[in-house]
Amino acid sequence: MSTPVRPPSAAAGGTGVPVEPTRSAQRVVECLQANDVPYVFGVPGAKIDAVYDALADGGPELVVCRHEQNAVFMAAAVGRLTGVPGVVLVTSGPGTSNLATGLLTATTEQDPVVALCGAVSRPDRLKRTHQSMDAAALLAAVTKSAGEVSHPDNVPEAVANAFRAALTEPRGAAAVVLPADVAAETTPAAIPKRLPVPPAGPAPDTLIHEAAGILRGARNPVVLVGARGADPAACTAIRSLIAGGGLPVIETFQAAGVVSRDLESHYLGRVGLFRNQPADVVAAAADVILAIGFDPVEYDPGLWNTDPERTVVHIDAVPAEIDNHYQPTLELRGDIAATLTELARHTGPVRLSPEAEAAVAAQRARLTAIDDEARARPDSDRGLDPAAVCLALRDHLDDQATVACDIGSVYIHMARHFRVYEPRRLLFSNGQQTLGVALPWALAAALVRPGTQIVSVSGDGGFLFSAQELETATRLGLTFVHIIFRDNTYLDL
Ligand SMILES: Cc1ncc(C[n+]2csc(CCOP(=O)(O)OP(=O)(O)O)c2C)c(N)n1
Ligand SMILES: [Mg+2]
Repeated sequence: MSTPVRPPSAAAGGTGVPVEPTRSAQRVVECLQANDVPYVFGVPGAKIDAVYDALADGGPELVVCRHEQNAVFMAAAVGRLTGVPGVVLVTSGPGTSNLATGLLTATTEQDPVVALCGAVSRPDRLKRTHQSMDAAALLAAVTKSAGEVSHPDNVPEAVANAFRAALTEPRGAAAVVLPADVAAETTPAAIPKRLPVPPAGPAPDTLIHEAAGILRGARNPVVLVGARGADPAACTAIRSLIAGGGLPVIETFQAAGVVSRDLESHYLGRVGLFRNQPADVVAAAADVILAIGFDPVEYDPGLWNTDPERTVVHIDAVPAEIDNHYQPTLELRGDIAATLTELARHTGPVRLSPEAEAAVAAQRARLTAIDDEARARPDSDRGLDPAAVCLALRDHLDDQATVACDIGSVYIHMARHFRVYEPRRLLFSNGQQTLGVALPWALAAALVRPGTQIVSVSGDGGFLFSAQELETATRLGLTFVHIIFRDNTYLDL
């Protein structure tokens, strides 16, 4: 990742010791520096000018965008790709309300984001004056935490808590509303130290032993990995768990890439949206499903977990979301990587029964055959076969490439056919299914992954949702390729 962060000022020591009074807007920028924020995305406006002014003097690099919605999409992508919350800085009223879709998407899909929003001065708070609104109330519905700061001394702690909220599992967006007069006033409050969210340990030992027993006794167990299983440490632990054994793995769209190239024989494809994939056949036949970091927002359990007899072991950092079709037999709550490491130690390599092995092999062959068929017939009477285009694109990219995929029919084709071997390389909006994310996500990827191949793909409709950011990309001198699947209509399946 490039590090354009300029050196912090003397006041930004992060020691918590009171310092020379400074504008609280300056403290905001120092908080961003203390949290290693490389970029701030936004659109300026009068009520947030004090923070823009402070940024002009130092701190993260400011990326002025063509629309607040795209700014927050970019911030969310930085959060997803780097693990450091992406930051968006906007003005009051419409500047803030334009964030709603992006913050909702980030919170649903667990991308860490901190939104800093200007507001009218405190005396105008309840007046019908330009750009006045109850911003915290609006933002509460689309963030994990949202609050309006009413005194400059609270600014540093409010920003510090927003970072912690964004990074605590399940991750998401947090918003701080800064009235213009609060941002302009001085405060002696120093910025709090950077205090990382404390790590969790593995799930309780007894439950890990129980899970190991279930896995050892299973005839055809299957691993289902969801979004939270795609974190780097969790991903490494999943790979160790499956290596040397026969466990088949199915990925949700946001877990794309959890199975590495050297373990590809474990890969059974992806599940989501329609229950018609080889991975769905494998899941339906399983006697035990090991659900790792699975969030039902990605694939409704009512669609895939219809067998009430099936044993489900839920391994996650957060408690399972109970559903009529998702009531785990065993719930292992703790740090996913730590839990899996212990589980692997107690279980050893997991083997399938010979019948299960043959059934899984048949679905693996089907997966390959589907791709081969698309490759063999790239042209149809309706034009190019989109699956063949996805496969051809794959042939042109290396394993370090980042591909941001928009919603629309392209998302279905990419999820089914585009293999990746590292997580967070193939990016989907698989929670809110928000149209228009691809191009802003690619722009953000080009910023934080310089020197790598970056591609975004969208339909013609999705492209025109955020195409104005091509100007931002050009202004910043960024290079990426955007591919448009053009059918002159919204979603023609
Ligand atoms: C913000 C938002 N608005 C509307 C939708 C509903 N929607 C999903 S796909 C789609 C059409 C996408 O059209 P296009 O980008 O041209 O892709 P195509 O399916 O035609 O290839 C729409 C409107 C959505 N998911 N998100
Ligand atoms: Mg279209």
